Amino acid sequence: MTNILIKGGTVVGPQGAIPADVLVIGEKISAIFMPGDGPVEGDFEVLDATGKYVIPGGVDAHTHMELPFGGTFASDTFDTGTRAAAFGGTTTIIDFAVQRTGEVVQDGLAAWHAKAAGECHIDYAFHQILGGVDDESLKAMDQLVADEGITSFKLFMAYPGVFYSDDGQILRAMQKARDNGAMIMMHAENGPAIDVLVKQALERGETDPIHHGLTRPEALEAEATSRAIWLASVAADCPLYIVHLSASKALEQVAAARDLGRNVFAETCPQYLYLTLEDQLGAPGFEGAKWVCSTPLRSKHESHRADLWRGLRSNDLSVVSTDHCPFCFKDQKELGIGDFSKIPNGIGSVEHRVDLLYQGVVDGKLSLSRWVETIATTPARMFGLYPRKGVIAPGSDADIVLYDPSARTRISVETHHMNMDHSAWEGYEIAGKVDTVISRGTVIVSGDAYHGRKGHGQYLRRGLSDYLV
Ligand code: DUC
Ligand code: ZN
Ligand code: ZN
Repeated sequence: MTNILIKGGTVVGPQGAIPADVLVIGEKISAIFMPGDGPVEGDFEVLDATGKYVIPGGVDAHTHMELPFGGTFASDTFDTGTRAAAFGGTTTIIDFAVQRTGEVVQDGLAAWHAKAAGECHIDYAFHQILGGVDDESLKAMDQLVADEGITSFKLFMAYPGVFYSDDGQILRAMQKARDNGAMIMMHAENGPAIDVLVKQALERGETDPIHHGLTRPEALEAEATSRAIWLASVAADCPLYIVHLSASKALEQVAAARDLGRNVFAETCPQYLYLTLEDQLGAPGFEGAKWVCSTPLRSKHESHRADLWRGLRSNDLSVVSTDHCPFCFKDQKELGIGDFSKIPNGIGSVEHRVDLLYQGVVDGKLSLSRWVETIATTPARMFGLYPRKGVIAPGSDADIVLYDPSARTRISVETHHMNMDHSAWEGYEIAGKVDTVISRGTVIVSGDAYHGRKGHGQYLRRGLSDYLV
């Protein structure tokens, strides 16, 4: 590993955009200088960042590598998925270890460690999915927080019979989280009600992918979001984070809770900021299967996308994650031909989040600082990785992206690195490009060339969220 002086760039963070040079010694950021004030010669390589933004490496707080779902597995391994993430300027992922109903939590976690160990190109951490809340899993929550660096637990109000928890189970897990300081992450959709609508649609012969969206209406996301917020209030304001929020009325629930000063947070994902029920999920024939994900894409005739962008500006939405859950069209999405409910749920975007959100800056929807906050700084702080990750500051890990606002990115299955046979973003053009990616002091991406390696990525034990009151 060589030391690096990044010269001539503009460092962007929550503090604004400031021309500065950055010295990296070993794996850490050592110093930040006024332009030209850094060392002139020494044991370092100079990276010319003239005309580029120097930003902290992206932190994607919601990925599913190799997730078992709908009779198949998400198609990215930790190897392929973290390499693709690196190409897109993401240097940390937080993936979801899975406990399925009936399994011991620690066994699910051990299985996730076994999948990821030695495979990752960038640093990684885990949240824990609880597929069954009972006395044992509640005890396990304490152990994971105390010993394993896992401080967030995902529960599902959807998917009865798979990951679903009922309200009593949710309340118990929330009470435990209130005691040990962990964050409850909630998949907020009313699963039992959705199952009724799905059955009725199939009985009417409505089998196309668009019915995935039509049977998961906004009301059932808003209702579940509201119920989760009320349950968290019963659990003495347990920290609550709503994942993949897609709908205006769900956002209203989060905003109202935040206005009351509650420990309630939410993320959205790029697909909800750009893609729609009609244009993607409603594509002719079975094509729409590419965009089957839950929560679903929302109608372009309603104000969801504009409201989500506004939520990002106002901090009612704190984070943009991908919910990266890729499935190939062939043999995977195709499992649902003739029955939309059998289409594996998920979209792959881990490679494109930094770019897609930068397009929001170009379009005047986000400030530069807010871009960096939502893709890096806030997820690091939300999930106990700050200041090691998410900021350009002395002492932080040297996870750094040089971003070129004068270059362009064209997204295509022909050029992406995710293990998918299609792209949900085919043909999208971004007015900006990831130029160089540094992970713990090592240049792993330079232009289109890859210099990283699997096994470079380390497991990160996380602390508690910075945001709790
Ligand atoms: N949503 C998805 O789209 N995929 C995996 C799980 C989930 O909640
Ligand atoms: Zn979910
Ligand atoms: Zn997810």
